[in-house]
Amino acid sequence: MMFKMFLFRICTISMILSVVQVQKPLFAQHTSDGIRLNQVGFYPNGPKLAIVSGDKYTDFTVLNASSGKVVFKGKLGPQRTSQHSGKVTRPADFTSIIKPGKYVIALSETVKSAPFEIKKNVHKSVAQAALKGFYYQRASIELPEKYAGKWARPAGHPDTRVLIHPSAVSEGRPENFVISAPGGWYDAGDYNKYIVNSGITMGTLLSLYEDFPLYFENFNTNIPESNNSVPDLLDEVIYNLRWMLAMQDPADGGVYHKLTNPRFDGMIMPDAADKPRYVVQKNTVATLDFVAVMAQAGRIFRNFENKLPGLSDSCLVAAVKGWEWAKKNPDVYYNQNEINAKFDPDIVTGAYGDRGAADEWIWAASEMYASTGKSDYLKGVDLKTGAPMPLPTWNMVQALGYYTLLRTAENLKTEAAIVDPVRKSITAFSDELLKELEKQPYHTVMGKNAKDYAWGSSSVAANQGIALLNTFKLTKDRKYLLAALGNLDYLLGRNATTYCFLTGFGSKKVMHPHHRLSIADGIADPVPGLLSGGPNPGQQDKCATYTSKFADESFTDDDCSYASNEIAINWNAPMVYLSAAIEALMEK
Ligand SMILES: [Ca+2]
Ligand SMILES: [Ca+2]
Repeated sequence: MMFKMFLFRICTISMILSVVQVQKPLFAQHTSDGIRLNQVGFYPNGPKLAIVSGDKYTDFTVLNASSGKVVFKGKLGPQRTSQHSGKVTRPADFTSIIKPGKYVIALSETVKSAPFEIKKNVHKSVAQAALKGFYYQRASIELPEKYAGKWARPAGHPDTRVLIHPSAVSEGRPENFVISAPGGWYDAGDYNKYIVNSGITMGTLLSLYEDFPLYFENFNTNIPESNNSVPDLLDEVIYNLRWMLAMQDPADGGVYHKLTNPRFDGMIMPDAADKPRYVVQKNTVATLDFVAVMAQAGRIFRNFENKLPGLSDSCLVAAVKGWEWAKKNPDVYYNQNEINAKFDPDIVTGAYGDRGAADEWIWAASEMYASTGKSDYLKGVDLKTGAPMPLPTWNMVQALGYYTLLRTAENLKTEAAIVDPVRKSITAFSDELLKELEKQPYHTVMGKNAKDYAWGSSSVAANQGIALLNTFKLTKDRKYLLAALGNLDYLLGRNATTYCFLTGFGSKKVMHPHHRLSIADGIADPVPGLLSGGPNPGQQDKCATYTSKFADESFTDDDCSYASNEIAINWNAPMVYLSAAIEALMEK
C-alpha cells in the first residue's frame, strides 16, 4: 500500500510538472483540444483532414508554424453527429497543401492546433518505434543504454528454471520437473508469456514481412541484431520464436498454454521479480496457434538458411509435431477455473481461455498448406467463408489464414474453389466498413459501430486497417488504402479522446499506461512505441479518472486503467503492420 501511495505522489508531481511544461512552447498556450488530427503529420501527396468539435466555427486557416503566415483558408465541411455521444463535429480538409513544412490549424486568433508536419515518410518513425516497442518488452535479457536509452534496465525473469505445473504433467515431465524457456516478450502490462496471444502477434508481424519484404531490407530499429544482415523485423520475431519453440513438449508435440507466475508480479522492475514460474496445461488452441506461427516462420526462414542455419527446419518440424498432437487432441481447452479447482498452486494471471478452435484450425491449416503446398491440410477444414469475416483478435484468428491463402494463391496455384470465396469474404468485409464513411464524426471507418470500442479498441482500428490494405492489394482501388490511412490518423489523434495512442508520439501524449515497466522505472516518460488499448466503455478497471461514459470517449490516461490504457503485444503488432505498410504503399 505504501508503495502505491508513493507512486501516486510521483504521478501527482509529474502531472503538475507536465502542466507547467505545456505552457512553454510557442503555440501551446493556444492549443485547442477542439481540433483533432493526426498529431504526427501528413504525406505531401496524401489526404489531410482535421476534425473540429462543436458548431461554433465555419471557417479555418492553416498557418506556417514558424512565421505564422496564413498559407490556406478553407470552409469547414457539413456538420456530422457522433452516434456515440450525440456531439457534433465538422471536417477541415486541407489536402491541397502539398509543400513540406510545419503547420498549425487556426479557428481564430486564439484557438489553434499544436504544430504538425507535412513531409515524406512521415510515419516511418512511428513504424520503427512501434517495432522497437517489442525490444523493450524482451524478457530474460539486459537492455543496455546503447539500445534502450534512458529506459535501460537489467535482465529479469531468466526463465531457465521453469516448473511443470500439475495441470501440465506428462510422461517424463512430472510435477515440478524443471524446464528452460527463456526469452520471448512480456505479453502486456504484466510480465507473463502466453502462447495464444503470441500466436496472433507473431502471425501479424510475419505477415507484414511476407507482404512487404523489400521494405524491411532498410528498416533499422537499433537493436543488438541491427548489423547482422537479417531484417530487424525478423530479428525481433526470432526473439519470441525461440521462446515459443521451448514451449512445445518434445515428447508428444503438444504446446503449453503459458509461462506464468501463479499471481501477477507487483509494480516492480523485472530484476526485482523472484516468484516461481510455471508452464501450464497443453491444449488444442495454444498448439494450433503455435503450429500456424511455426509453419509461417519455417516458410520465411527458408530464405535465410545461410544466416540462420537450421532455423527453418526446426520450425517446420515443430509445426508438423504440433499438428499431429492437435489431430489426436482436438478438444482440449484451457479452463483456468477448472484447473484451479483441481490443482495447486492456483493460477490467476491472464486466462486467454478460448473455447472455440474452428478458427485456429483454419489458420493452422492455411499456414501448413502454404508452407508445404500439400492441399491435404485444407481437407475437412470448413473455411467459413459463407459468414462475414471476423476481424482478427487473440481468440478469433481465421482471417490470418485468409490473408495467407490470398498472399500465396498465385505461387501455389491454389484452386479457385478455395481462394475465390476468401477473396470475396475479405472484400465484403472492407466494403461493409466503408459504407457511410462520409457520415462518420471523425471520418474514420473505426468507430462506426459501438462494438469497435471493445477492450483494446486501438487494435480494432489497426486490424481494420490491415483488412483494408489486403483489399487494396486485391482490387488496386485506392479508396481502401486511404481508409486504412484514416484509421492510422485515428490512432495518432483524429479521435474523440484527443489523444495520440502511441507512447512517445503526438502533441497530446499518453503518459501513464498500465505497464509495469513504465510505472516502476522511475522515469517520467513511458516506454516509447507502445499502443495504448484505447476507449472501452466497459471500464472494467473502475478507475475514478474517466471523464466520459460515451463509447468513443471512454478513455483515461491513468496507470490504474487496464481496461482503456494497458499495452499489449497483440495490439502493437497490427500498429507496426499498419504504419509500416502505409509507409511502403504511400511512398511508392
Ligand atoms: Ca538485423
Ligand atoms: Ca478461437
